[in-house]
Amino acid sequence: MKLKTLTQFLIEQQRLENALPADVRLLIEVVARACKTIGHHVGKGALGNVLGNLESSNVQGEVQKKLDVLSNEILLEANEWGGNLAAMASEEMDSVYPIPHAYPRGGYLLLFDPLDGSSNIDVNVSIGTIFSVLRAPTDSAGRDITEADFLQPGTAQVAAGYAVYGPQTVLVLTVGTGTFGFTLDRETGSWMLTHENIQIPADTSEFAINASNLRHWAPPVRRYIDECLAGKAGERERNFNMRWIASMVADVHRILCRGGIFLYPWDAREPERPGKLRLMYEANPMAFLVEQAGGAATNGLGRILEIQPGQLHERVSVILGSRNEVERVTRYHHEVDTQA
Ligand code: P6P
Repeated sequence: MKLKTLTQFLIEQQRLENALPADVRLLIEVVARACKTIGHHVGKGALGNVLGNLESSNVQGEVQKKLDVLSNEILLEANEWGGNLAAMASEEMDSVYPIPHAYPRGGYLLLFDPLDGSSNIDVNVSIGTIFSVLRAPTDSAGRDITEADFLQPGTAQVAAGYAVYGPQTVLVLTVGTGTFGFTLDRETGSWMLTHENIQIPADTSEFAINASNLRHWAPPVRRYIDECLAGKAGERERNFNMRWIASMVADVHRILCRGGIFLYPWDAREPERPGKLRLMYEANPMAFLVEQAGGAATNGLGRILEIQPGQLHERVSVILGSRNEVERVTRYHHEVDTQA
């Protein structure tokens, strides 16, 4: 059967589900096109003179890779002129990026991690772009957009997605009517609908966590992983498998495709930090995609999507994937919480 293109899918979503304002449809098309460009540069690798580090570091205090900065620039340049955005925010930029006065302003906010997993760039492991779309507050018309305008809970997202640059280049997207995957046809340049209405199995025997942090985990996480490692002879009465790609986009994509649970929890290395991953442009878009695919996403105590952000670059503990396993880990946290 002939596959649908991203454009056809979006037009049908706009027509059938009335889920998609024209400005959001345009925004998704433009972001998808920018991801094609980013994927093109990623694919060049050492031939493109884009590998390696810059002298600079980002707001997270992390060394910036050349491709991080290039990807950020590609997304800014692709999206600033369209007239559908009021501002943008990025992991790679300290503060919000207002739409230049040369261009018309629109009613949406775009947030992104332009190249997540960039520590994997130089070793040819899958990396990706993550994005999230919010409405600009109605009272923001006629005034400058501030960071406070972005501080909306994940439930306010109108769209979210990622592009994973791996053996295939795949765009995974939700506009609130399910989670859908589009594989890039590298011959025609079209995104083709290949994963219709993704559903994450409620159960899994595969967990993803950076096990080198074991001694730093809180008891509920340690309990959960110990039970997985105890296998058939233990509490869970079945054996588990482990995967850790250290590229959130790749780990989440595997979980969307075959189930699993991903954990990047709070740990005692930096006790004042709730977690490593960023709420606004990593955890929230991924949580939206996962919930729309029937999975669950919590910070150990509550839905990630219900967290009221306090800062643009704030971090959060992330437990997401197969619903029954996420609920188990969350229950373990609540058991400790109530005993505390
Ligand atoms: P660690 C990549 O740097 C990232 O932000 C996520 O994509 C990934 O899940 C995590 O950090 C990996 O962290 O501590 O295992 O290197």
